[in-house]
Amino acid sequence: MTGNFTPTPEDKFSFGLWTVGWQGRDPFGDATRPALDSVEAVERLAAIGAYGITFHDDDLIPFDATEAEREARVKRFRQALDTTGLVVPMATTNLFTHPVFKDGGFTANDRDVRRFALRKVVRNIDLAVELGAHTYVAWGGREGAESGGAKDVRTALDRMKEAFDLLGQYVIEQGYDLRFAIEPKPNEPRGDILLPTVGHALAFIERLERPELYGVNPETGHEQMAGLNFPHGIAQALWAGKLFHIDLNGQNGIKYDQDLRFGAGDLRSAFWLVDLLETGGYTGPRHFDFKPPRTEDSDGVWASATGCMRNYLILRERAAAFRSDPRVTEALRAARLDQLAVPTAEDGLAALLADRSAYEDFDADAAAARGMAFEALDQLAMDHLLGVA
Ligand code: 3MF
Ligand code: MG
Ligand code: MG
Repeated sequence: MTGNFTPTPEDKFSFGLWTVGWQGRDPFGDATRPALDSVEAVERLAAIGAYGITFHDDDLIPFDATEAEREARVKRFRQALDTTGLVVPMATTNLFTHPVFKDGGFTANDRDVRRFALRKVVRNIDLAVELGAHTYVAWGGREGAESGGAKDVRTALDRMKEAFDLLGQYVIEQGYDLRFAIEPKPNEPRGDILLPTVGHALAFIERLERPELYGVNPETGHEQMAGLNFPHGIAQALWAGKLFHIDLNGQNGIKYDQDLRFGAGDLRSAFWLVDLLETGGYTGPRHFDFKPPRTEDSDGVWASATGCMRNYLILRERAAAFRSDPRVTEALRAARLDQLAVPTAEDGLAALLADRSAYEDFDADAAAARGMAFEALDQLAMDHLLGVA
């Protein structure tokens, strides 16, 4: 163990303005913390070693701001970025807070609301590009329903496709170097949300006019709320070339959206996730979308943000140690991961059909008797994770 878990901008850690700025308002209680100024957020994030900050339009500029107010706020924010060197790798639109979006943005039954939503996104895309972002996240938290008759899901998906196709057209026509990352979530705030998981989003993207412009922004807790294996979802997104961005946080199983700091919640899953991100070719930001619990004051907020990065770095070191341990190399061989990497019938279909050893002479009972040696492998992972390897 090096013990050096101090983040630097090279680690590419980014935070949403809405995360460290969360005031702790929840369905049962009022805010427990004062509002955080965007300039202070930039300065403090830079001071703790982050490299990026992301925002919803409404995080930076109040929904009903005048033109002059808007300009002034953007100017201050940009100055803080210039002074600190913090970058804006991603931006997104708030299509969920204002009551006008109570039935959604892109898939609201009301057509005028859908047109307003698209214009709101377009406006913030311009700002995102101006501030240097290359990724635009779309989380459709209000796209969904509480009851069966309220939403014709197939028609709503037509509207969803229409919205993304139009936004893609806009980006192309403007000549922007910007790609979209769709963020799935199964529920909350809607009873059921459209595009609930990474798998649904990946399938949806293939139906769009320019699929290459769209990828996913999976969030740890969102997949885990659906009882899914987050590293498996991330692996499939990587396999499809669609991991454009990621929201890291912590969640304890199937319950309300906890948004704990990264590493809290399912720690074993976090270990395998970091192992995958660090070895699977993902080069994007390690973006934290968490909520410092409402029990915390300002010091607690920054302790929580620092904890996200520290836990990532600890897990990165533990995962690297696991991968470089000769006992692990041996255990992986014993578990026959090397065999998984060999194509099943590289000799072709005809050779497979002619191969008597593959079927007629195959000893299924003998193959069934072979142990897979997964437990010894997993214990080595556990020893590394717990720091006793
Ligand atoms: C909700 C989320 C959202 C999205 C954000 C980015 C408020 O559970 O995760 O955060 O990440 O809207 O598009
Ligand atoms: Mg979330
Ligand atoms: Mg998120």
